[in-house]
Amino acid sequence: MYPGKQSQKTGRFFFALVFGALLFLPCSSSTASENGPLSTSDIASSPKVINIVLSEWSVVPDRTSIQAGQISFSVRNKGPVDRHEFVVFKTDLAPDALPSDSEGVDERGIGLTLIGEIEGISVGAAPQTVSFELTPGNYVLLCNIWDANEKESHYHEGMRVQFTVTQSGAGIS
Ligand SMILES: [Cu+2]
Repeated sequence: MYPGKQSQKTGRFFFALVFGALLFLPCSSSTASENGPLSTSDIASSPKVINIVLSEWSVVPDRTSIQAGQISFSVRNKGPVDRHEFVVFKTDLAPDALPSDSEGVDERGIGLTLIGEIEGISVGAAPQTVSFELTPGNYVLLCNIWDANEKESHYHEGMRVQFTVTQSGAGIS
């Protein structure tokens, strides 16, 4: 009885050893690649920041094109007086030719895709940041505030600018 039990135990031990090794091998190789150096997809997905300065009457980005991907806009308002907002549209229309009336751009107008916005940025406030996953194409960045007291559309006063998102890997970054 004793020798029989012993060989059964030994058999189980070897089975556990082989089975454990099979489990461990694929496991350890996937862990190695996860902890390995950054792949190109990791680098492409790291956020890129565009700094935007709003003022009466302009929207000024520190660059006018960037590769597609996760893009952050860091926006501040230099005034000197008015509150502004920051709106991103994807559109093939020219910045000064968006669907609009005297009060500003029709944000649901034909040819416009609203990507997102930051509303009500005060003069001199800390920069506010918003991030979007942007695909290649033409964009317009603008302020769409309508000042009813002064009968002033910030868009019509000139707060709009062209922005381009290029294919990732297209050379310009
Ligand atoms: Cu404005």
